[in-house]
Amino acid sequence: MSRCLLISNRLPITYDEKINNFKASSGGLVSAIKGLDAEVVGCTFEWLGILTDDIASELIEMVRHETVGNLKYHPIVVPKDLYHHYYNEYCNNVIWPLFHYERSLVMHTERGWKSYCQVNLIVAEEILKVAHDDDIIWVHDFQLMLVPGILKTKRPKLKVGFFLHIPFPSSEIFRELPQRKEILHSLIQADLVGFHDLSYMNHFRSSIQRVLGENPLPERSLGVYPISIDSSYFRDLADSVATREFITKYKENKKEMKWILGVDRLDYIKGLTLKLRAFRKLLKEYPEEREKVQMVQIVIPSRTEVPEYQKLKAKIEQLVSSINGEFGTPAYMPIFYLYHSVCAPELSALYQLSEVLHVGSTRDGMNLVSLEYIVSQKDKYPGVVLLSEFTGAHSTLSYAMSINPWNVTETARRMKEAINHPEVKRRAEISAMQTFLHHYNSSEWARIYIRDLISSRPEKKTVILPQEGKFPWMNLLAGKRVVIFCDLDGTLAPISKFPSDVRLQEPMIDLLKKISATSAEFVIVSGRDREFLEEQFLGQGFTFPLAACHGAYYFSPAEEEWINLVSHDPLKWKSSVMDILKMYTSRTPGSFIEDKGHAVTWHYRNSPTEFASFLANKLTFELEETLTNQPAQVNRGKKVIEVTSVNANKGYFVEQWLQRMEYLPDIVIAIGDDTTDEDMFDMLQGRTDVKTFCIKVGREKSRARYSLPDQGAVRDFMGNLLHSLENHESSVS
Ligand code: GDG
Repeated sequence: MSRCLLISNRLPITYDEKINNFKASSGGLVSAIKGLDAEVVGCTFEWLGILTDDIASELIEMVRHETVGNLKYHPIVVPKDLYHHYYNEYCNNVIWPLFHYERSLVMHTERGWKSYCQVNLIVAEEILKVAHDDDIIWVHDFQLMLVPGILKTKRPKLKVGFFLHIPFPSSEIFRELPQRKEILHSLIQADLVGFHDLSYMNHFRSSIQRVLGENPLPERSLGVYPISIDSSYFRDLADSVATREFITKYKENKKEMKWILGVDRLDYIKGLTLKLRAFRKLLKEYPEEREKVQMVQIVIPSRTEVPEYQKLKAKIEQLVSSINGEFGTPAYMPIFYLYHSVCAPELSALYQLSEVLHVGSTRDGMNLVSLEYIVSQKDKYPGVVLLSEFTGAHSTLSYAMSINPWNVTETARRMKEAINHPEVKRRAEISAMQTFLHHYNSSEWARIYIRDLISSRPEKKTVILPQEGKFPWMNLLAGKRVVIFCDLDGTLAPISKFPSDVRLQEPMIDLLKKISATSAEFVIVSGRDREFLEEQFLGQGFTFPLAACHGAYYFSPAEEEWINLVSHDPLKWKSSVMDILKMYTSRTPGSFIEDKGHAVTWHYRNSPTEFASFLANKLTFELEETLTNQPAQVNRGKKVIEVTSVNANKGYFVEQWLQRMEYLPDIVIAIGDDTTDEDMFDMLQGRTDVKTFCIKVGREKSRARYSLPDQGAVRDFMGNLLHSLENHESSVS
């Protein structure tokens, strides 16, 4: 059975100063994980979380060595002050409000972000200390968004998943975050990023495109996994003796009154003031409901030292007392307001005694209270869930009654409808949702996520070059005839804003010169035109064979001239393509056309990202339509669209080249970063008569079996290649 290391900001225990010991703590993730069945999920769990260094070290050691239920805890110790700046100044003052669309409450401090980086680094380093290569790493929530990036950079082979428990906001909001790039760069490195709701995933996707200007991640790296609860625990709790005692006690006071229950942590995202205003509206607009309905609102204290929360509390309490004052009588108190948490059996009793549960959050990642309420209902007169459409649970609970909490008048009307909802309908609706939650519990949630994480990013085939090392197969080069087909832009030289600025740099020039002095054959296969390659390579004294325009033209150093390998006349298709490209260029600022003979390229790297990507989609479609039955094809590369003659194709070129060789080489290596290099990989990996090693430069999906993380890594690769080839030379001589 594999081991899953689960990492969250906190361990599911809270230090209690009064008893100088830990107490089990509650919360969404805790309830979900508590119920995980290792057999069902298919792995054992260890939980890593932060404890601050003000807690006695003996106590921390005790936590480290105890197993709680089926879980082992692994505390990560962080200095208290640092934790405070990270948690309060960045997590709670920046990410929490921004991701819940409360922009006016965001407060940036440099110290907050710095501390966030520091704590994320401490956590990641601790994970790296304890993780084995075959462990599954599952990082949770917004407090640890930099961890996946650090883990993947330091140990690319680790399987790392990330799950966000809060909403991911619209890219319009997200792009206001000063550290938006750092956060996205880290998250996109995770093998699987999970969300509660499809809308959150879509926002994440469009943020990647807007902020990083990159194509969205492949399907397998993203997913929607609405969290669930330990359903059988809540069902058993509903029938427990302790719960029944609470029910008996409360029933006496409740009498014939109908209860609308609310259970919310004190937070501006919970829509508490809107909820209270809606209740006031109900009593005002529908006087027939007065003295028949009561609101029971539990508010769990939270962040009591923060002025914003103190203000919110005062506002809530003022509204409660004004409503009670306005509509109350000596025999009727409209609102029962509790500002403290209750024990589990008491909560279950309240779930069962209330005819309606009201969740009015203005934004809420999921909202587990609504799920727990449903599972706790009994057959006889079950309850109704009034559920804000701005919760993640809204997509899961299809029979809940939807509300838009901002529309107070409509919410009041829905409250009336919910109170008077007929019993037959209540039963049918609750039972459908109970059946769903019975099967889809927290174990099922984790099982599905972990299954997807294991099968995510099918990189098993792809071996990433270790930073300091080399591919093991490089040892095979000794004594073999080796041919290397190599791309230029994005592979040998970094991509530049303007294609004409691209130049080979030292030490690459020196490495290439040394490689060309070995017995290996080195062939440049580029999309560039003949003139550019001549200037770059011949001009600098290189004597490589060169293929320009994706292999449409070939320069043989022996013959000292260019040969046209494509028989079609490009003029046939070029003029109509040019007309279309000129039209798109005139409406897309920063874009331009490059004519390379058998290929024409439209570049939009320097254009407004979103607008240009939108036009690029349209242009591709239009070009494909125009070129039906023409000997030309449309290819999309990195911020370029290219039309080439059908045989101006790197795969076709490499095939021809091998055919013309007197003897087949023993080993062929192909390396490139762009989509046009995929043709080369495809052709070579399909051959059985020669040993091939195809290497993709960059992290995008590729058909190549090997990959290098980025263009910078090509230099190390070339150094290692040279070394292996030279070893071979010296062993031969
Ligand atoms: C994040 C996201 C997402 C509450 N009061 C009492 C009590 N609770 C328990 C409930 C429930 C949990 O706390 C609160 O559930 P949330 O869904 O609000 O979870 P959070 O961890 O606060 O929030 C949220 C969640 O993560 C999971 O992904 O749903 O959107 O913000 O389990 O029962 N339990 C007891 N007494 C109380 O007074 N015993």
